[in-house]
Amino acid sequence: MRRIGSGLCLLTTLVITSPMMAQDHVINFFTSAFLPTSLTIETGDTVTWNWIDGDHALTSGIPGGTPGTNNEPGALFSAPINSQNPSFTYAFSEMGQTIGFFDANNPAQVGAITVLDDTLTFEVGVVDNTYIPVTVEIFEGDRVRWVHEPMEMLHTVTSGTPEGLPGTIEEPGALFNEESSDLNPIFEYTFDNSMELPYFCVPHVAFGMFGLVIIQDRFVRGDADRNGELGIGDAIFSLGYLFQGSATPACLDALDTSDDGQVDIADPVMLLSYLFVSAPPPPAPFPSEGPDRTQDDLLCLP
Ligand SMILES: [Cu+2]
Repeated sequence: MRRIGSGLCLLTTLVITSPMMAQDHVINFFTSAFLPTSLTIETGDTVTWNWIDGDHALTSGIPGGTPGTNNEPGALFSAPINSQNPSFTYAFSEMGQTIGFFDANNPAQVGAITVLDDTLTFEVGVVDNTYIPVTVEIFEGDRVRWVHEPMEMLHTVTSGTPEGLPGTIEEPGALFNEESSDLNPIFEYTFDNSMELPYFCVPHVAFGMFGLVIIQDRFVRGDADRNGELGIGDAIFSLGYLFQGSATPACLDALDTSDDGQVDIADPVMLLSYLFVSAPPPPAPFPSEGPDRTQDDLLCLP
């Protein structure tokens, strides 16, 4: 009986805690070649180089690559791949770049990993004493590009609020204070941290020329409690919000397992079906963290 009991316990543990590992890709080292030589992956994915035969010196970059760049040999990683050290794994966070690698023991053998960029640029028009649209909802890593309409009067794009407290993100100009004019018609800014950032035009405060950028957290769909693991706890968390009066979660988007733009009973049911009866996985962002590009009213705030 004890054996059966502990066996069941182990099984339960394995099933309800399915860690959301980013995808791992494998490259095999043969005697004088590795395969595949090139891969395209998502940010946060890992690549594992495996030893099959020979003695290799896996090195990032390209032979003779420029010092101080990712092309410099060994700038990101270097590791022996041989019978004593049969594998090496690296997690790629270099979004939107192609990272070379080669075998320093056989430098004619070169390869490359292309890391996809899933960020976007959003445009805001500066026209008629207004920012259009007034509110933009973006995700961490995205850019906003303010475009000055020709012949418009001079405006500014100034982060914060006119009376924002010094030392806070609302202090006028804490992040940026740019002229928007015919001489300086385009201002672009990359937002790396999730927050709600108000901004305004210094000359036109009295006209109510205000804007708002909502920078959302990148998230994993289904990870309702946002603990980094997908499990039965996420379904319980969703049911608590739906039926037990728990506080509204900041990242409602993560609860929308089906990505239909609303949180309802179907979402925890779909998550449980995926976890326990091999139903299809939730739509992106999944299984790695990412932005949700579906148009809906749900936000993922920190
Ligand atoms: Cu203005």
